Amino acid sequence: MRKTFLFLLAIVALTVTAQNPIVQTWFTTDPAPLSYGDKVYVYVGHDEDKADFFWMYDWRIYSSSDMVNWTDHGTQLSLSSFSWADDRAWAAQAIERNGKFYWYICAHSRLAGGMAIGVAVSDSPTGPFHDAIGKPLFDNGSWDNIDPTVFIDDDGQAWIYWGNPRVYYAKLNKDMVSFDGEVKTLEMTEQTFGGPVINQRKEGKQYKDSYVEGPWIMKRKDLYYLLYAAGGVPEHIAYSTAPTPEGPWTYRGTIMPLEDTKSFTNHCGIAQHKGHNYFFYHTGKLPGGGGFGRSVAIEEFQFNKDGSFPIIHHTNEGVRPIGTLNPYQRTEAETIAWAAGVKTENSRKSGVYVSEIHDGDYIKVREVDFGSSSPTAFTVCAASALQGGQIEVHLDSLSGQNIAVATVPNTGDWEKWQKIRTSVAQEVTGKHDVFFAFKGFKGTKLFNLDWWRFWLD
Ligand code: FUB
Repeated sequence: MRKTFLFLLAIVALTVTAQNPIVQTWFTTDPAPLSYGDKVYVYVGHDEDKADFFWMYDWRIYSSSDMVNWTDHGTQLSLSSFSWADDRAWAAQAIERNGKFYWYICAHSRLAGGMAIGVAVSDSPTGPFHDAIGKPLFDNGSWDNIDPTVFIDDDGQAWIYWGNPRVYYAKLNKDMVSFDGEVKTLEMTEQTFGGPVINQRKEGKQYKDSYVEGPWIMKRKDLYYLLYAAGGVPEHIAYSTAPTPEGPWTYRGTIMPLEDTKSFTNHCGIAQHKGHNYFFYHTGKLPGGGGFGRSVAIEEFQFNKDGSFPIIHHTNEGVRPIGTLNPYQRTEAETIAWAAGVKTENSRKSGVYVSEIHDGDYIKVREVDFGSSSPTAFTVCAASALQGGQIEVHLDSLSGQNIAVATVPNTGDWEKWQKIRTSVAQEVTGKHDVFFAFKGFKGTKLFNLDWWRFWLD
């Protein structure tokens, strides 16, 4: 009894301060962040609930302007977007060029039978994306073709790298959807990547490290960095640097050592945004997760003075906010700092909304800045095909000051949306975390939630 109580206490303590993993509604993997305009977008893979392998079907997109409240843009690409792909929607990365967004993916090819690299394109960072060329970008029947990473150099030349257990690379033409020249391979030695490729290692010999997969290419102050999952299973994150995109590469050591994250893979991406450096990676720490149920997490870091990476450890706390949320404009319900119990859905009719809301579930948003005048009213847009329920609005904790209660009725359908306006009973000013606590008939789905906002008059 005492043990159960302590366990519950630990869960509550964790969720009060936790910001990692950044998404709690779905398992998310292989993060590829993109700093674009005012926001960071993160393009992720998606582990299926209760999977026993990387049975992955689609990719998802999240964005944030404050690094703590993440908006779910849903599934914007899946195996069915590529006529040639039939399995394993594995790691991917998106990049912008001339106002178009190119999302490089890998998937199993029904054409050549191995893994292949593909590319989708969109006019917006959040889609819709479609297969840019109607065929793989690179497909030679090899299983090595996974985990593409791309960047555009200062001279305008775009480069793509990928591979397990070797790194392949090529120049991309300006159209971003074809190669300029041959596919080449990076040389793997103790000097370049800590050790030779797996089938060339001498039995019994200790090497400094070994490249496995998940490369991430970036450039900073004229130095090229290749970060990667290393060491075998379980994986840590290591890196090499070079004075040119093609080398010569020098192994530089570990960035994220092995940690008790419950995931035997790791996969990283870097965002440099508004003067901050963010290290994205994945763990298996979401309840019910593990090696095949992974979740994206973020840590902030600073480069060492000599340009090297510091050692970065996993934390539950994650990163600090770099902005605030304005409660006097419509905020999508799927903009979430932390959620318990709920899922999101994206439908053709309604776009993305919060679903699977049951009694006891909640959503937290952080850094909500009410300013110096108190709101008088609160509106939610919700839908229910059953009896509906209540949304209690609490400040700073689930049991904090209750400033409003909205009652959602049966609206006739799960996507028949109704605006419900209610008064704000208490004075609220300044910055707060806001908790939406869902109450109602136990056991059944209560309602779906599309958006919310506060009113000053
Ligand atoms: O998510 C599937 C595979 O697991 C990725 O392609 C690898 O990088 C590893 O994270």
